[in-house]
Amino acid sequence: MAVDVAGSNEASGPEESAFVRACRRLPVPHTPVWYMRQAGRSLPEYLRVREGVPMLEACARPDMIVEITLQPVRRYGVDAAIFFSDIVVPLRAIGVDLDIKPGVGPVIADPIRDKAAVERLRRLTPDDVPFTTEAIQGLVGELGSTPLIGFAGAPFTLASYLIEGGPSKNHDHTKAMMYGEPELWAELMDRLADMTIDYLKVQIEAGASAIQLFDSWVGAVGPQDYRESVLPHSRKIFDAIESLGVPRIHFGVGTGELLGLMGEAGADVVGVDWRVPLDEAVHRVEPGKALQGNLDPAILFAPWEVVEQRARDVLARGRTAEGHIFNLGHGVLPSTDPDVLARLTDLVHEVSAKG
Ligand code: 1CP
Repeated sequence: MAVDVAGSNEASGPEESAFVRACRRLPVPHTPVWYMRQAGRSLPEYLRVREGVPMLEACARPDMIVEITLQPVRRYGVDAAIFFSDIVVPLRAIGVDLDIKPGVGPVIADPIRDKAAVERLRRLTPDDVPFTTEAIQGLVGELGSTPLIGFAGAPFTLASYLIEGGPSKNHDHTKAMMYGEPELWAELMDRLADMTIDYLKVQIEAGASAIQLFDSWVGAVGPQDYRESVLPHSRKIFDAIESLGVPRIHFGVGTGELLGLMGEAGADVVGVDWRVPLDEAVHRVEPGKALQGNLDPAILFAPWEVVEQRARDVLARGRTAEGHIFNLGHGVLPSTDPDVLARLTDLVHEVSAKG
């Protein structure tokens, strides 16, 4: 029998959950809340499970994916689970030689900077990621009415890792290709879009209730370059999965000037980092979209009174949106106290239920 780890009503499924309803801009009993990077950060139960297991191996083991994905749902009672994986997993599945180095992040053995390397990027089939299908099917059974969010990296953010060879501050090589070799850039972005469509379809067909496209580093480009060199490729992804009917969330960091365009790319929900208040973001995003965010993750290190006051402020501003999913403005920082996240989750539920 399915164990509903969130303890919510088993008679209704994820489609009736506060999270999916808020994504669809429908009335909700309380503001739904989940946290980017809620799985696999500071939780002691996560560190225990991961002991001695490299990140990419953990991402390919359905038993580990299921357990790590469920951990924050059990501990915090968040309104959605996010699939434990990483944005580089599908790249590795299509043959890119890469690793995730502890304390660093993704590292690519041979950075992709010429046509031959771009042309080696191929489409993804379900047989490339059998562990994804198996883990998601298992999770959907365990989660009961709690929705599962699938995800992928957006083409710009994936391109940045592939071209730079690893994490980058200024994205110099990436921009050199975008500005200097527009045809090669377009070919790379198009291939990444196709692979991402294939990968998101696998997740949705296995049972994911929503998807989030992480364009974490796209705040590095201005609106005109975004419109010309990035948006068409992200739009291709959102368009291709529209008919599958699950809410689509589009998130980036430092994207205050891009929020409208990120909505235009085809998202149902636009993620907002902590730099733009939600009641201002409402004016930057066209009508017909919900918003997600946007407490500064670093606020969680301040005394509880400050956290509470700022969280209440986010909720109040979020009420001006057509739908609001409470989240942090970016991922949970590694040294965050899990008890603060537990308290914050309860606060969001209590305050928003009172209206
Ligand atoms: O959100 C969750 O709880 C699910 C787990 C998850 C997600 C959604 C992980 C696990 N990675 C991601 C996505 C991801 N990966 C993004 C987009 C989200 C974001 O902006 O935070 C990005 C940019 C990455 C790339 C990446 N992978 C980094 C960042 C490096 C940089 O450029 O600064 C890092 C450190 C990783 C490794 C990673 N991914 C996930 C975990 C738990 C870890 C640490 C693994 C370890 O070292 O053991």
